[in-house]
Amino acid sequence: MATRTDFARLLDEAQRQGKPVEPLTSFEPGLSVADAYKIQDELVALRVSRGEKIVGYKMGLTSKAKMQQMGVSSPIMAILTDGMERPCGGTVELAGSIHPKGEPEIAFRLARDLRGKVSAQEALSACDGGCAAIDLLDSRYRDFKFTLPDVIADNASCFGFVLGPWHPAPSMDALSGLAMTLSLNGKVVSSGSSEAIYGHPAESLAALCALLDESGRFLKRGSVVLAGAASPAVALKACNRVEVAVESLGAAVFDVRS
Ligand code: 0L1
Ligand code: MG
Repeated sequence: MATRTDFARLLDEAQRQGKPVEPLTSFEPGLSVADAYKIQDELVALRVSRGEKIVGYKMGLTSKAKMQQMGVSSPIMAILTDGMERPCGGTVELAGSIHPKGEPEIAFRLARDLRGKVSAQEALSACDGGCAAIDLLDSRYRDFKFTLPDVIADNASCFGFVLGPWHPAPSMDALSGLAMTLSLNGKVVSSGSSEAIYGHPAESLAALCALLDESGRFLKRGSVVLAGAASPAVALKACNRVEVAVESLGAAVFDVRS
């Protein structure tokens, strides 16, 4: 029987080789969400053992559409490392990926440690910056097909992220109803409103604090949090330039080297 460590290694190799694998639940149908988060931790620990540093977290399955698709009513979390960050305005190599996708998101930066269960307002008050962000996804599972424990174990399909220039942290009101778009080669292909991110991006941040608290963790000063997507992920096939624009928060952009 495969152990959590075996599963973490399988996903790590799939990512490093750019070769898809079968969902973990096809080997272990009873895999629980709790076990999946432990596999996620082991998967990220492999990156850390190669020199990467944990720089923050992201929330996934934040929009109603995605929750319905997965049959869940709350979002999931994943861990971001410095090795996943790609520079805004730079070039991203997609050739080694399996089936890359992009999502338009909003990111926050923590000005101080944030512990325990907090309200959205309290979570936002702990931030000193907000920006437009691109969440780069690449599921390690064949045909992007997985169950909830599978995708949690796979660190919520994290492949990379791009942050636009930081702006002073907006207020709760200023973050409501912001128009968000993702464009490929200058054409808008995914759009939504910031309230589609779990009702409000700061609600998503507060939900992350609660999830971290369950495992005795907290958000450290300087952490970056991708609050989640407002609209569907888009396959990054045959495109040269990817841009996410968020009303009042500017844009994040990269060119593709395929
Ligand atoms: O960031 C996300 O919402 C990703 C969650 C995992 C599901 C997917 O890969 O689409
Ligand atoms: Mg996302």
